[in-house]
Amino acid sequence: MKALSGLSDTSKESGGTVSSTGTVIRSHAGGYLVYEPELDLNLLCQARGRLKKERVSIVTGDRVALDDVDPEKGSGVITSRLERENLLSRPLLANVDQVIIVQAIHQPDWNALVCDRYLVHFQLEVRDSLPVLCFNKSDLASEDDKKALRSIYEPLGYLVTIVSAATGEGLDRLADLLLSKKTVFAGPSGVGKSTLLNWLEPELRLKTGIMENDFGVGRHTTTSSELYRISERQLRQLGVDEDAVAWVADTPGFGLSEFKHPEPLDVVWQFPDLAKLAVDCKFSDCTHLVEQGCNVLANLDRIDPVRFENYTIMVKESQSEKSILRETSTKVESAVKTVGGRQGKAVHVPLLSGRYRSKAKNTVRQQLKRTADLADQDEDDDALDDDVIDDLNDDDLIEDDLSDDDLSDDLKDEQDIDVDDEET
Ligand SMILES: Nc1nc2c(ncn2[C@@H]2O[C@H](COP(=O)(O)OP(=O)(O)OP(=O)(O)O)[C@@H](O)[C@H]2O)c(=O)[nH]1
Ligand SMILES: [Mg+2]
Ligand SMILES: [Zn+2]
Repeated sequence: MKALSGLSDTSKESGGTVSSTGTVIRSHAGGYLVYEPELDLNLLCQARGRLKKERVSIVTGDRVALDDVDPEKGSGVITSRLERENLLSRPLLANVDQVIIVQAIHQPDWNALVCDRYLVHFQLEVRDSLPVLCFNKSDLASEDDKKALRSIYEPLGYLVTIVSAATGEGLDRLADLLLSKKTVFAGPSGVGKSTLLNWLEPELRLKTGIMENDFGVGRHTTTSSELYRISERQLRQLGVDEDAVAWVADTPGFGLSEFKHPEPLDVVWQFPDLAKLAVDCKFSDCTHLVEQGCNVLANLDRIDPVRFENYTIMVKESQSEKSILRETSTKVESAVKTVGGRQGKAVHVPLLSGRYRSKAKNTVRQQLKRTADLADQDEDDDALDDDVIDDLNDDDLIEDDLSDDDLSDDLKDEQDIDVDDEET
């Protein structure tokens, strides 16, 4: 049997306390629930103070080193987080072995674009395992429907399972896929993810049948994630004859803005059918959308037109996402000024908003006053024309006329700017 990835490890005695490793299966305000495989127990654990101080994030799915394990009390202390293999951003979940993208064939009707969006997103999030496609509600589908779905995705290299949580069709095969793995069930709302998980392990009693409305009310409330265990007993009932457990996570559907996009020129690598043609495209910076002489465009007759349309949509989305980012970063950049040209001494300080300009004005006034005093001119602050002050407050003048260090110190003091943060 393949070792339970991320879940197994040995325990050892050290100085009277038991040390071991485990996997976080849930976190909450008061601590973490950690599965310890040697004891086959869930332990309620706190993170050692040092980890909190160092702000080491610990999320569901993380493997952690434990100390002070007390099987009687069911408690332990997390001393460190072990290296992560991957980290899903939504929901936050570490060390995922595979993602099963669940879609309904009908109710709601399967949608090719939505399917491709989920594929691209999870290929980016879990890079070393191809998502599995699970089409649910087969009880509502015709044989032709099922054949059509297989004929689209199997030639692309995806594993396709067709199941029904209503009749149990295909669930033994689905259970086989889960053995000794941590699997995330993802997919649109209402496709039957929770119903499937309840079928696999009735003790989960996950809520089902609550359709969220178009405005997303009731969504995004899942801020923490949880790994559920499908028991050996249950797996055996589903026809699995190995000694094994499986860990699964349920997730809510995605909003459009939550899908990850690759860079525009990298979208093609997430479409295996197009990637095969793109490797032979003679252009290195080709979007494969309009370029004369592009190898993808020359072979479009070999591509499912719907897949190409979905590809086009995603490239364009990625392009506009990129241009929005560029605009935002230009705005951020123009709000930042580099002060001090000397090598290694330049600091980035924000240009002054109105609120702070008046403070800097005072700095300028003081400088001017000092200069005026030196020149022995009897001018007080009020005699300085505000327009002149505004001109002096012009950043080029500030940079040239005032000491860089003084100015940046002033600004840092006044605005509490973290110069290091500005550079990251
Ligand atoms: N006919 C049929 N209905 C199903 C099947 N699986 C689930 N359903 C129904 O589909 C509805 C939605 O199921 P859920 O399990 O709540 O869907 P979900 O994917 O978890 O949805 P969210 O939690 O909103 O993301 C429920 O009314 C289920 O009874 C199936 O295989 N066949
Ligand atoms: Mg659900
Ligand atoms: Zn091309």
